[in-house]
Amino acid sequence: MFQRTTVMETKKDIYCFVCPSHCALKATFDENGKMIKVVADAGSGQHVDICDCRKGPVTIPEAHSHGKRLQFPMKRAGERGENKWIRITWDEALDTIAEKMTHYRDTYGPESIAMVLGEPKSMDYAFAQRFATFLETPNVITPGNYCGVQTGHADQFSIGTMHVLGDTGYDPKCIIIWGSNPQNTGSNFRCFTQKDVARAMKNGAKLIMMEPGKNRYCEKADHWLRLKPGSDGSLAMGMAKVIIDEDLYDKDYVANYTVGFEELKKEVANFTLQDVADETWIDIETIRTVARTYATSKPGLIMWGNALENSVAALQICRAVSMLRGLTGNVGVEGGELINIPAKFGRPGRFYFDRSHPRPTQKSIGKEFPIAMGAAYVPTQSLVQTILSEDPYPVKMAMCHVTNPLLTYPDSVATYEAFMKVPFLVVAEIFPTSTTAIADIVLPAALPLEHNSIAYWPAWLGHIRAMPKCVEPPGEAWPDSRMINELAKRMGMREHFFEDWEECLDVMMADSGMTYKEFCEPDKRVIHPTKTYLKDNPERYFKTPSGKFEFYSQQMVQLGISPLPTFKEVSTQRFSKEQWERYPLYLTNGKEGAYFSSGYRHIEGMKKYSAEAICELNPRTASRYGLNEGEMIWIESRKGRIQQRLKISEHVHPNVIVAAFGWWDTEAEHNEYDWRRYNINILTEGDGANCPATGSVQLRGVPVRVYAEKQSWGNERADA
Ligand SMILES: Nc1nc2c(c(=O)[nH]1)N[C@H]1C(S)=C(S)[C@@H](COP(=O)(O)OP(=O)(O)OC[C@H]3O[C@@H](n4cnc5c(=O)[nH]c(N)nc54)[C@H](O)[C@@H]3O)O[C@H]1N2
Ligand SMILES: Nc1nc2c(c(=O)[nH]1)N[C@H]1C(S)=C(S)[C@@H](COP(=O)(O)OP(=O)(O)OC[C@H]3O[C@@H](n4cnc5c(=O)[nH]c(N)nc54)[C@H](O)[C@@H]3O)O[C@H]1N2
Ligand code: SF4
Ligand SMILES: [Mo]
Repeated sequence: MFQRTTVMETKKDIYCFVCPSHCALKATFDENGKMIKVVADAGSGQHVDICDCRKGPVTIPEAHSHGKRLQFPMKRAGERGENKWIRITWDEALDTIAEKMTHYRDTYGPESIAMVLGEPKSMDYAFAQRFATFLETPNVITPGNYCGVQTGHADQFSIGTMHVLGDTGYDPKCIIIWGSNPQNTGSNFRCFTQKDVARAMKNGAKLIMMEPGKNRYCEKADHWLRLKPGSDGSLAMGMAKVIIDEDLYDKDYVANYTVGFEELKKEVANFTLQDVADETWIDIETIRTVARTYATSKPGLIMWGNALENSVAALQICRAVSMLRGLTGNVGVEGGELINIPAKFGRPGRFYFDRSHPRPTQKSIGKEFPIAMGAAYVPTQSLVQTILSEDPYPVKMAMCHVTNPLLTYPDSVATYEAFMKVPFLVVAEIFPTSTTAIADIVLPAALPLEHNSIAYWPAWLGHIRAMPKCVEPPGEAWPDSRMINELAKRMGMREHFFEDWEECLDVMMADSGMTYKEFCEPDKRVIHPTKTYLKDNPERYFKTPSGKFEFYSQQMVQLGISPLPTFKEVSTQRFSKEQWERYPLYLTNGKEGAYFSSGYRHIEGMKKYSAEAICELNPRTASRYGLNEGEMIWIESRKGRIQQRLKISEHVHPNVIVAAFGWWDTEAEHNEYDWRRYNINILTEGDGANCPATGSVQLRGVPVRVYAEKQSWGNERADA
């Protein structure tokens, strides 16, 4: 006799937490509450811009029940980096951390303690910033030196706010995708979705790609510019020159709604289109054509991305691109780029900072970078250099949340040496990583959906989403916010924190008129910003001091930064001629489709999309160096060398290598999971010149050479 069992499945509406796009998804749970399936919630009417390899739906259920998740607090049993551990209780972990922290604070000052953060997943970042505020350490390290800040501040100076988004729902006539790969990352910083692009193109929009590698959009594009990595600012200045010289700018808009046009006009007289062509590898006629297309196909939208943010002139490069929007009158108009008024919820800044405890920035690491200080982050390489040099003081303790510096900071060898040198290292993580392997204490973190939380990030979206708990965390994993709240109590900061950390959720909802519980109701769950148009407020649409779009920014003068991007500055060379002679290829990368930066590498469901680090070379380049498709090759810079598997790709410029980012080996025998072997940041540099405003480092356009060599891997410094 068959016995029919009824499987009691339940479904819940959730948001993806894997990347900041936060797509609406539907999750199915079995009768034990285990999440068994996740699919896109296409009928939700909400933001659903699923990445091509569906990493949210695949990653989320597997991540919750993965056997390798960290489950218990642990303290080091062997030497640092031996990766031997003893399980301890939360009380022992937090008491030990508090004791060390008190000792270092009282002996060396609070600045000897660094909070080392990645992009927020829930309230982790907010709690860590608040903790630093009341501990009175200025040293909060974030990926701000290469993520979100450069584009955000270009908007801030040009338009007066970083809340600028594409006019979703209207069709622009021209779209430029500039240094972004939305099919993988869901994250062009204008939040114009893949569906929006497809619809606009169907309705006749022209597509221009600024892309030295290739993605799905390139072959559909009207123009695909394979520019020299890192030369985007020169290209933008060249386009501005064409638009001004050929009188293609929007005269009425420029006259009524902008300041500094005359200064910009003077600047574009300082260089020729031949200079631009030499700098970018794009011929003059193509520069003219794309400038004319963008200026005459209106409205136009520039979907810019992270590739613009990673260089020695990153802020000015982003400013140069933003000039094009002002010249063509594309800000504030239907189908263009709009100022958004953030939804009403507790401003994150109010949570991070407190008037009675101003950040002691004069003591901060990286205080020479004015934007970093204003935006409350220390550039990652500044932390590394300070630890190594102990100048101006030693760093005694670091607490890492949601970050894996050994893989993601420039110059991984220096980063490793620095983190090994910090006397007491605490790492909160969901999985074992190369960085947990060298810690003194490892704390197991609960993922979003394993605790009540809200997603308020990225800041420029100005919206907030409910992420209520719907699965149990593994073992004794805690939300990062709870860890920090409990540590704050032990550090005598109870009055500035909460009895129960979850009280913060109502604090964040305060201005919305809803409690957190109400916000989680099925008919709520998200509050959006409101888009605004220039025609609604022509006198003071722009939030700049002048109330206009500012080509020339007096605010930048006050910060000691050039008020207007100059060709000279945006074409600054980070590397010497001698370096290029020895290492003639331009190394760059995009983010991996299947993973999020160096994270979620344990997810088996994604390994079928992407099982190893792949680098791409043009067939001519491969044959010049005697390299064959499918073999492991060496990529070497003056900092070191790595191995990646070669894919030969016709579309890559012969002078460029596009390599993979974030690779380490979760299954390696090696105690520290082989962070040296495939890791692109073995090749990059943190010391030397960086973006003087934001501390951004050159990650796009790094001099390397390649060769095949049948020998076991090593990581000798190439110059040593
Ligand atoms: N799947 C996935 N999604 C992610 C991430 C991830 O790692 N994986 N990371 C998240 C993070 S932290 C961020 S910041 C965003 C970033 O997401 P995006 O803004 O899309 O940026 P990237 O993927 O870094 O690079 C985008 C494109 O720029 C091209 N590129 C490389 N060098 C240059 C250059 O010099 N100039 C120009 N014009 N283009 C260049 C690359 O080939 C790539 O196609 O994505 C987020 N989402
Ligand atoms: N060469 C090169 N270097 C780069 C880039 C590049 O394109 N090229 N991109 C840069 C950019 S834009 C960025 S943003 C950085 C990103 O670099 P990082 O800030 O180091 O971020 P991830 O690599 O995503 O590491 C995040 C870690 O947090 C863990 N994690 C996930 N959820 C949680 C949680 O809820 N709690 C805790 N405690 N841990 C969690 C993940 O397992 C993962 O190991 O890298 C930068 N470095
Ligand atoms: S784009 Fe992919 S990873 Fe990002 S939120 Fe959407 S499903 Fe998740
Ligand atoms: Mo990023």
